[in-house]
Amino acid sequence: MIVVLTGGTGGAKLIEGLAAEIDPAELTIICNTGDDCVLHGLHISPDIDTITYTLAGLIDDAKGWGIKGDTFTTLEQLGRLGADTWFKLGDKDLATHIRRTGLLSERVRLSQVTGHICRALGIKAAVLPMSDDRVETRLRAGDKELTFQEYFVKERWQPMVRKVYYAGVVKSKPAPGVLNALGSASGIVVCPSNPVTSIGPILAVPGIRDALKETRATVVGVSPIIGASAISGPAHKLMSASGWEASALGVARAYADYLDVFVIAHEDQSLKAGIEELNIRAVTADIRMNSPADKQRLARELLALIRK
Ligand code: GDP
Ligand code: FO1
Repeated sequence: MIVVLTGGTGGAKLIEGLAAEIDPAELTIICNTGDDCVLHGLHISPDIDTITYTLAGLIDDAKGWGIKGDTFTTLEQLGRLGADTWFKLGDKDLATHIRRTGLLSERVRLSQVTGHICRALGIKAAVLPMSDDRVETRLRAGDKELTFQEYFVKERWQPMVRKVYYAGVVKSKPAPGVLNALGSASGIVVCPSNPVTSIGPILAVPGIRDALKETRATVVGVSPIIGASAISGPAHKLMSASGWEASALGVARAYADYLDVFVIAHEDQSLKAGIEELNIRAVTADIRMNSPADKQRLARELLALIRK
């Protein structure tokens, strides 16, 4: 069993490659839920949905989120009725949030709801939320306190962030299956996801980081940063705001207590020695995934590193 830690859009690219390289039934995917939000009374789990839509072949590849070919008629009408429409919820996507919210209101746990949606969409991989408890990533910018989606979508990640924290995480528990998966994995992949707002919340759930430190499986990570910038999104800004250097070396330092191998860009060859001083094996590769072939090639390289 290969266990994967992931956020949404960056992680989904690698997961598409992994699911093409091995039987998806051999994958257990632990998803960040710190980005979850409630809008129009609906519980939205963007990272879980990005991963499930990817595995079901439904993802809108151009955007990296939502369902391809979706329409926005309901959202337009909600706008006419005075609702906020900055978060673009498509008509088919809304069905997922309606179903999830309905089941949650019947006291079905998020992990069970996710399993239910995955089975309905024909997904063979196990997709697990990091926790069934509510954990909310919040960002302090100036005198404002923003939820992740307010920062990322509404404010287009422009505010200068001073601090990032995960509200509710201290009292949260790993979702059923998470610790067992980490303990019995044959290999663990830390996706090139945002270290602060995607991997950070997962690691902060009590027990998960220790399970990664204790596992006998090889833990392989991929950098989301090349040079001093994320390939997309605000990871470099949030690394700096959290006191880490914005580079692959900074990411390696943030993961140093549990990571065995770190895959970085060829362009970052000069960081190899610094990463190896942390007792992490550093490997350079072409870590940009622009096509299905790129995704599969990188997945193949990671699986080879795990098997070595
Ligand atoms: P989010 O939840 O939508 O933010 O998705 P993730 O956290 O899973 O992914 C965001 C991260 O993916 C960003 O920091 C990007 O730099 C990284 N990323 C996006 N595309 C690629 C890629 O092709 N290769 C690598 N190595 N990282 C990528
Ligand atoms: N990202 C955007 O940049 N704009 C949106 O309007 C938007 C809507 C949206 C709806 C459903 C969903 O599952 C994801 C959506 N995303 C949108 C992506 C989402 O903000 C990000 O994937 C993450 O939460 C970052 O981790």
